[in-house]
Amino acid sequence: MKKLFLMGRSEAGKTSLVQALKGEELHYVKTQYTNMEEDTIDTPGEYAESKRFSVGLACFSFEADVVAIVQAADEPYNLFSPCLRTFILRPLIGIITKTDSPYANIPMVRQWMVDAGCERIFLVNNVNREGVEELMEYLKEDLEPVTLEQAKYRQSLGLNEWDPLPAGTGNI
Ligand SMILES: Nc1nc2c(ncn2[C@@H]2O[C@H](COP(=O)(O)OP(=O)(O)OP(=O)(O)O)[C@@H](O)[C@H]2O)c(=O)[nH]1
Ligand SMILES: [Mg+2]
Repeated sequence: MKKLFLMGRSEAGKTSLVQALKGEELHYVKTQYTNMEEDTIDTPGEYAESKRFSVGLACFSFEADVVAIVQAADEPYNLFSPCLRTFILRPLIGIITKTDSPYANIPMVRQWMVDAGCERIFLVNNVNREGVEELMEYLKEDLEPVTLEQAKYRQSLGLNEWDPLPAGTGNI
C-alpha cells in the first residue's frame, strides 16, 4: 500500500477522504495538526493556505510514497502554483472531492491540477464513496523500492526515480 500525503485548503475534504478510504462513516473532525497514520498523512488546510506553514508540508511529504493535492470541485480559487511537482520528490496526484456539489466546476479544478503537474487525477464523492474504489486500486500497489545507485541512474536518464525504465535501457 502506498502511503498517501494529503494537502489542500481547509474544508477541501482531506479528513473525510481518509475516513472514506478506511470505510468509516463521515464524521467532522477539524484537523488541528498533522495526523500520521499507517497509510495516510492528513494535514491541516491552514498549512496549505499560509506561506509560512507550507514549509511544514514539504517536510512531511518526504515521509510519503505519493503526494496528493486535494481540491473540492466547488473551490473558487486555486492555492497551488503551476509546475508545483518540480519541487516535490514524489509522484504527484490530484484528488477532486465534493463532485456532488451543485457548484462543482470539475473542468476548472482538473485544469489547475494538470497545470500543477499531477500525473493522475481522481474524482471522489466522500459522502457516497463514488470514486473511492478507483483511488484504492491505485494505492494498493507498493512503489518498487530503488537503491540510491538505481535512483541516480534514472536521474541521469532524465527520469524520476519512480518512473519505469524505457525498453532497451539496461538496469543497474
Ligand atoms: N457534499 C460533500 N461534502 C463533503 C465531501 N467531502 C467532505 N465534505 C464535507 O466538507 C466538510 C469539510 O471536510 P473535511 O474532510 O473536514 O475537510 P478538511 O480538508 O479535512 O479540512 P481541514 O481539517 O480544516 O483542513 C465536512 O463537513 C465534510 O462532511 C464530499 O465529497 N461531498
Ligand atoms: Mg481535516
